[in-house]
Amino acid sequence: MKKLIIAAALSFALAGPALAGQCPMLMGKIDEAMKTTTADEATKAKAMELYTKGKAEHEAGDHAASEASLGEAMKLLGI
Ligand SMILES: [Cu+2]
Repeated sequence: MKKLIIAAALSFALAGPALAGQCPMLMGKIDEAMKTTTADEATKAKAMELYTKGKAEHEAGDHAASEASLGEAMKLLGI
């Protein structure tokens, strides 16, 4: 467990600054879209699942994976 935390902290430190700005922006776009979307409940649930996944990946420092997940969510929401 301790190793995992160190690995996560390390990957955050290494991958952090250059790309970190992108994910919060994408998350913000999804937040906005969720308020106004006309997508059905199943699509919204799937988008939120991807959003939660992307947020966790972002927080773990895996910004490439996060952007991919958030991008999928945005596709579902039509943005
Ligand atoms: Cu990120």
